[in-house]
Amino acid sequence: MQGVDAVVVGAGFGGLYMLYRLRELGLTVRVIEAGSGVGGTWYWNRYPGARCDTETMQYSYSFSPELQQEWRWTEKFAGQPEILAYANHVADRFDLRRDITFNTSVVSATYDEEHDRWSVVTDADETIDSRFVFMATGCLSTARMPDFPGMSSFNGRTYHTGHWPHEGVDFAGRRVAVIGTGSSAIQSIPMIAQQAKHVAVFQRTPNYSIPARNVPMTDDYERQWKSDYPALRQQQKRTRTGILNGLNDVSAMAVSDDERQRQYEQRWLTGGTTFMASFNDLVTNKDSNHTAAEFVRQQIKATVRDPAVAELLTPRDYPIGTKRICADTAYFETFNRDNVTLVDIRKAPIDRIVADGIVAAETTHAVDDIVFATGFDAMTGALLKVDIRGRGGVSLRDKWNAGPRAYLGIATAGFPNLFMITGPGSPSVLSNMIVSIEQHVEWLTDCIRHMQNCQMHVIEPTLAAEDAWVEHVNKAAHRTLYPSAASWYMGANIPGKPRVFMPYIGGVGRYREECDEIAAKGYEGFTLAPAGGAPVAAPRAL
Ligand code: NA7
Repeated sequence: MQGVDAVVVGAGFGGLYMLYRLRELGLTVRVIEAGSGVGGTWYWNRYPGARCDTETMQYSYSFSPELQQEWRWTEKFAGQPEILAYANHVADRFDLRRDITFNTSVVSATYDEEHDRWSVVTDADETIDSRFVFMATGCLSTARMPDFPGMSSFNGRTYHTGHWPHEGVDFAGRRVAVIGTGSSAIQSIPMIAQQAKHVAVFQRTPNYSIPARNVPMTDDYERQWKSDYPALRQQQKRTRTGILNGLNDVSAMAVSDDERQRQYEQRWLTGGTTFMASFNDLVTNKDSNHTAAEFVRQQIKATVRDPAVAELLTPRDYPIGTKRICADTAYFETFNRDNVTLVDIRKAPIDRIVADGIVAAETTHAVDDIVFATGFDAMTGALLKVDIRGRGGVSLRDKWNAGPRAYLGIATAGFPNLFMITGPGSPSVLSNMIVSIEQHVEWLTDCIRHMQNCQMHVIEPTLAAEDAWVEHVNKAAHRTLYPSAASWYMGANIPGKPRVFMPYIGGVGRYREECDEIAAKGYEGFTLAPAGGAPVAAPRAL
């Protein structure tokens, strides 16, 4: 059995950076990655049209001034291949691969209380003995495949957007069904429709989507960012979303109808999800939200020629932004094509899959291929897929039976020296993921350095601190409109999953301050213990 200081699970952006920092601390590290390469989300989600909807000058690492100067993005919103190339470049540039084991999944992690060590078992039957475990498993990495009757009888090809074949898929001459109309579907449908003979889109819930208006990167724009990167990165860290989005810091209710319209029109023309920064209260004030939602509804009506189709594509029963807002390239326009039809499965759900198609409302839709754009078991899926057992053999699955509970979204009581990168209870999916990843990794690096300085071996949150944080996260969520939507933020897309608003909505700026304050108080809310010694509550830094 091999012994290391730290196991990192996952080699996406979180895992790669964690490895880099842990090495700096002088720790021995093993990274275990299920894929054959680095990149996480960008490794798996290779569907046509996959693209980041945060501007890539902002969706990139800031930790290395050299890296951020030398890497050149070719588009305002980079596509999946380019982001994957970037992840690979980072792995090579910092010589990270030598500590990564690919094509291997962690199946269990068990805490040995006697020795204060974790025993991490992989599907290659290897057991790794480690002091720390870092779960860098991603928030949207466990693909969700619905369980329609008759699935196995289908004669055609099936794909999930989150597990797209590396060699790509040729849809030429094919009749394709796309199930789902979330972000992945909205990005892929226009691309598939350009190639396929026919596309039938099976929609349960229509989505709000803003045109991305992606453009090639210009030298000027790149220079603007690169010449001022340190200051701009600092500003990013203090925002609510980790994105410099030109927030218009007034209520939508505080301006005239004309001014409001002007603001929405300007954002719509600029493109991208920063539309939600048109005013400062779009996710907290129903009336304000209504004005933004209504604006988008009008755009759909103006874009889609068939009024019945336009109406079906129009979201009406949840506030804009409370399900993940989407950014698209010609999504609504695609429904004007002769080879695209919309199937409303809200009123008439999919009944079953048969050999040659999909049956809904007693109508058989004959298709050759089915694309499942049906999303993920978000935020907790990848964590709970691993059989994690802490003190007393208690499993994380049992502990989180009624919903995830973690202090700062970083650690959970009863599971010493186990950390989550962008775990539930942290801003994570409500933010620019790379900003949040860097904040977590850097906070954890400081924490471990503190432990080294204090000669502490074990750290674990107290139950009281965890309970208070969970309450804080909950209260913050309920001050917004988010809980009113049946979203994956709430676990609503997974039958039987507890309905809890999982991310922390306080904003990345405020969250960073809260984390820093806890660290400054000597890791308040945690207990630390020396090797083989009794725990002490949050000792001050030496
Ligand atoms: P999402 O946003 O979870 O979208 C999944 C879509 O699939 C959504 O429209 C669902 O409808 C639909 N869905 C899921 N299960 C079913 C069943 N059983 N029947 C019919 N329709 C179904 O996942 P994405 O991959 O698009 O995006 C995930 C995130 O990745 C995205 O937000 C970005 O952060 C990147 P529903 O809305 O549940 O009615």
